[in-house]
Amino acid sequence: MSKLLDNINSPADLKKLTRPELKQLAAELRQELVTTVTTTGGHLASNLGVVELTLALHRVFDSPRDKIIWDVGHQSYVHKLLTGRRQRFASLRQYGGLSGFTSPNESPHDPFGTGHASTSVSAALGMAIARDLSGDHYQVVAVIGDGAITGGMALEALNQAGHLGSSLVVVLNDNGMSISPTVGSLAKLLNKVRFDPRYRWAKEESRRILKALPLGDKVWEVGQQARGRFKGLIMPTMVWEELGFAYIGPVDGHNITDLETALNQARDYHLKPTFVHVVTTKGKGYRPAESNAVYFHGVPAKRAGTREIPTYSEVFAQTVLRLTREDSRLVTVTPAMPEGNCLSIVEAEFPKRVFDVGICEQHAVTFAAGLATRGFIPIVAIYSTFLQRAFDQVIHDVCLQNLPVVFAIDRGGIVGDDGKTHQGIFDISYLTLIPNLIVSAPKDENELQHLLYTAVKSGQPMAIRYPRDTGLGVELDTTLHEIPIGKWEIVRHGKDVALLAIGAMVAPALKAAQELASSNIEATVVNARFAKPLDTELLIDLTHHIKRLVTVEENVLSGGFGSSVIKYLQDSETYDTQVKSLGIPDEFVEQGTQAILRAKYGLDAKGIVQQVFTLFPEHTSASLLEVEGKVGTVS
Ligand SMILES: Cc1ncc(C[n+]2csc(CCOP(=O)(O)OP(=O)(O)O)c2C)c(N)n1
Repeated sequence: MSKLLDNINSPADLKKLTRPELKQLAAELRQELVTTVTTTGGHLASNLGVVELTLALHRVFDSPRDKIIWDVGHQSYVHKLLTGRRQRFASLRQYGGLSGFTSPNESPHDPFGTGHASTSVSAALGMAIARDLSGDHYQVVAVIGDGAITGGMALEALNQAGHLGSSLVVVLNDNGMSISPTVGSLAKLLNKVRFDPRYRWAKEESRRILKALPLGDKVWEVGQQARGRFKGLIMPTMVWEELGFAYIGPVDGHNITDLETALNQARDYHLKPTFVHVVTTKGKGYRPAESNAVYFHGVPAKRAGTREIPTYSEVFAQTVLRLTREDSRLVTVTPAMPEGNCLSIVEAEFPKRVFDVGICEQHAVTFAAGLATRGFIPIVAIYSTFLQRAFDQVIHDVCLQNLPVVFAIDRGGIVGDDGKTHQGIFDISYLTLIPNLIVSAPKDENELQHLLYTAVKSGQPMAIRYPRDTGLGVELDTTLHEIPIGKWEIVRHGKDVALLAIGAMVAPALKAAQELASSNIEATVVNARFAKPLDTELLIDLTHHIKRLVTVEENVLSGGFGSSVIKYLQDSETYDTQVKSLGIPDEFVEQGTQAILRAKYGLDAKGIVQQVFTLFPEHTSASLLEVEGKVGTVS
């Protein structure tokens, strides 16, 4: 029973609370976060760290009139709980439930849709300028972490914001952590402010000055006075001032009174953008998360069953470790995801050959290109959805120069609970259109090892996309071999229909073929492990014997593997073969478990069987009905 939280239906309810009540509410919010998020899964530590900051923001600003934009949005759970979404909170990240990020469709208190990092300052600046152009008067706040602020977009936006000088508040939520500890020289600079005891002393003094001044357009004066007094000492913070911001901070992010004082100053300062540096502890108030913020960054949902089979990410990392030992030219680059990509085992043994570049996908790719020009073989370990950020770098810096960069693309396909912003369903389309690039996907974790080995040996840019999943539990070969580039593999022979499946879709296609056999339809199943180049020889050969082809991919149909197959057959004037493509239609895919979503889009064995039946009119609706009965539908 949460006494105070039960009565908070909107930010207005917060404004009446006393200091002791706010303290109690903070404790209730933490309790709610821990109870719910350890069940639903989600970003626990980041949210525990912003409880007081969220309370202060909603007491000082007037949302939704004032716009509060949470960068990434993974730390917006407290904001959701305070803005009328408490009753639905247990549906967080579930199919049909609340999003794990912010979304304007969900609430007027979410002025911008988020999920990918480092967008908040750009969006906030756009809103601030729109306000100015239309003569309006609301305030705009971007809340950004010390991880997300290292992203190129954020720095580009700060650059323009300082130049334009419009009123805007950037709150830096500095907890020293991205998912792993934040890396880079900017992180070092922030750490100076966080940890230098002399600076803390200076902070106390500036707080005293701040208190002595009447609220209003005085922030700049505070900066000036403090700077005058502590010349040399407060250098790290002057960066923001030189960029054109009024700087306030560092502020204790767990002290609501201090936070409100600073945010009030920022809200009322209209002469230039304001930068409020807030220092928080990731995981605050829940000991396990405070002491292991990396693990508690994103906790998994409670699901039945234990796992013994390694994930694709784990097999990837083990293979990288092995290849790094064998070849001194191999280096690995990760844009802030060493945990997700399981690279810590490689980092531990080869700290100088694994580079966490920060949340900087574009830089990661071009940095790899630079390494490749000098004879190294970089593996860029990256999630499918985040590689979208670096589309031009893949084209212009890697493929155009035909540099041997390996793209190890994790979370290809449907990713599940993270939802619309994170589905890795576009990569086959946006990669196969690029000249020089080999695009592949393994049918299981064993083939992943061999494809990685092939990519390292290929001397060409090559992408390997694999799913967010445990492997199939197949045996892992101890000797690695090269797979001939562009060669597919027939994994089952049958005369009636050919299922051309790529990556994670090979297993359900095989299962579908077994079910079809019981209806006297014999299916060939092809492991189409290269989406580019296509195995045109095998493809044409198949069309000589089998007149019905079905392509299966966990990717959008538009520009995907199926469309490449159809285009090739059309160009080779093979008109007597019927081709059906299965994949994701032209829409964004919701959140939900992978099983629910694969069933929804017919990308499981039952869905494939159903689609194959439509190619066999002689298998009347009776058999269709029978299958439908088995399938059930998800609406
Ligand atoms: C473009 C992009 N790359 C990577 C990620 C994955 N990601 C989600 S949260 C996060 C760390 C964010 O760190 P920070 O901004 O400091 O926030 P904190 O969780 O520490 O509060 C990362 C790397 C992402 N969401 N978007």
